[in-house]
Amino acid sequence: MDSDTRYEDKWPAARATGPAAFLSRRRLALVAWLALVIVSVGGLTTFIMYTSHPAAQITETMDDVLRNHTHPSTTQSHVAAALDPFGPSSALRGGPTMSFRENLRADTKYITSWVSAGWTNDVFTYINLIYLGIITDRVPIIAEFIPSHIGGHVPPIPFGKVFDVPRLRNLLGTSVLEWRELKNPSSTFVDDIGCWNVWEAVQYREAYPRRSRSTEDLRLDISYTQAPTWIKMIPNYEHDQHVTFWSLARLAFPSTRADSLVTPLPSPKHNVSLPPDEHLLCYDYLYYVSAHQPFEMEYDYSPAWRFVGQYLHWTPELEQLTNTYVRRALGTPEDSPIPPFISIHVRHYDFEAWCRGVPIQECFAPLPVIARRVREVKDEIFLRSGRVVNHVVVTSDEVNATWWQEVAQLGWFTPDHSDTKELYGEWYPPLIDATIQSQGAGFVGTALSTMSIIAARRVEAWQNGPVRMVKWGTPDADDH
Ligand SMILES: Nc1nc2c(ncn2[C@@H]2O[C@H](COP(=O)(O)OP(=O)(O)O)[C@@H](O)[C@H]2O)c(=O)[nH]1
Ligand SMILES: *[C@@H]1O[C@H](CO)[C@@H](O)[C@H](O)[C@H]1NC(C)=O
Ligand SMILES: *[C@@H]1O[C@H](CO)[C@@H](O)[C@H](O)[C@H]1NC(C)=O
Ligand SMILES: *[C@@H]1O[C@H](CO)[C@@H](O)[C@H](O)[C@H]1NC(C)=O
Ligand SMILES: [Mg+2]
Repeated sequence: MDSDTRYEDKWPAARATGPAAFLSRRRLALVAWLALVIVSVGGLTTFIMYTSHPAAQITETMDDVLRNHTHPSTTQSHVAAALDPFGPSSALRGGPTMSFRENLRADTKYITSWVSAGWTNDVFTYINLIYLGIITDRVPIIAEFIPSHIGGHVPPIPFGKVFDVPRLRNLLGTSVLEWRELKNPSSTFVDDIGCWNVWEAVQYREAYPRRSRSTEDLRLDISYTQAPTWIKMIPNYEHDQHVTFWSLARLAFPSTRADSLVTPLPSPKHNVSLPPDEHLLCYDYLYYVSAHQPFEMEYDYSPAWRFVGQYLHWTPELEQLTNTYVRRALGTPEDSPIPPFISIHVRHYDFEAWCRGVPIQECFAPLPVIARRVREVKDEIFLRSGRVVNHVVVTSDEVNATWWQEVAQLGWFTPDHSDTKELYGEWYPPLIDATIQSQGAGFVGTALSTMSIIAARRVEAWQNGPVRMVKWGTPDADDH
């Protein structure tokens, strides 16, 4: 099960022509139906997320060795500083500490937030956090990915195990840090902190700040101050919950902050009341943040994508692992280059909840409809570059073996995940599949899936490849 935001992702269908479009009758009906789903799914998710808080398991890689500041030898810190000038040694006092406060530098300001949705939604959220850090001149501090769809028994995975953080901060030319570099992950010390409560200023269903297991994992006891309601992008509109980057940025500066202070909520553990921290600024939830209109990530102008997202590359370890899966799928020998392929993401499974009684066979796009999109992508690659790309690699959350057989009958390839979980852990099937998606010479995705949306952006930005999204919901949804 998972968080409400997966269902709210459906709203992109209604957003293309701006807020006025939300108000048509059909859309109101859709939105009302979605609200129901959100409420019913939300409770279960919250239950799952709060019944299990396994300790983070952090295994060491080269990355960690470069960042070993617990007792850095002179050589190590020189190597680290030379390779990674915006790394922790430039922005923190030292290695991870028991209380995060011991590690903050007096001359540096920081910003943080938490995640509480599907993995890709959480990637969007961290991209938003980093962009907000850039426009407020604050060092973003990123927490771990939480296993919302993976299962409550699975430990969180550090952001830096998935994404190449040193490469990101070098490309950005500014610091981006992880919480594990700030506060010792095994510390049991509970830090008090004041944060902004954005959630209650933008939606009317939940009378509390957005909940996230990240704050438990980080051992933070938070006193929340409700943000002013003018931060909401579409005033008083209950069917959207976005804010703009700059409305949140205003709260990061002294005048608006001072004007906006109201009595904080006492913290749950220590019963302390604190105004929003000025040194480590924090907001409860940054998924629903855009520059100008809701759900912006798939629009060409999205500043979060253009200024941050495109620079967020996979770790070399994840890319290498993915290459072994692609080689095996295509039958490419280890010493030969991987031939170009078109990648496909078919999002099924819980998306059934959006079919609203339409039988799955008529709701999800059938394979011939997907194949039509593959031909378009293939033709466009040929037109653009003269390359003929014949290989197709399919990734999906589908569990129906007959469907996978039909995929194989089309001559399409698939990664073999039969022992991925046992070998690498439960995070790795989606991590490898997302990496495969991003490596396509062209991409065919599933409309409304954030995983597909970001894969499409990566293929455009990293492979200069054409992309298509398959529409679904009715038998003729993708007719065009
Ligand atoms: N292994 C694998 N998992 C997938 C795939 N598609 C979806 N999932 C799982 O379902 C989750 C979808 O949630 P999210 O990432 O928020 O994307 P969205 O729900 O499609 O917008 C992923 O994070 C995966 O855990 C896939 O192609 N392969
Ligand atoms: C970090 O440094 C300490 C002390 O020098 C050493 O014991 C430890 O093994 C190092 N860890 C890594 C990952 O290099
Ligand atoms: C929390 O603190 C307030 C103010 O100091 C006090 O009035 C209240 O009784 C405390 N509540 C609990 C549960 O300790
Ligand atoms: C599995 O997929 C096949 C082919 O797409 C379909 O005919 C069958 O009904 C599916 N089975 C289930 C249980 O959904
Ligand atoms: Mg999602």
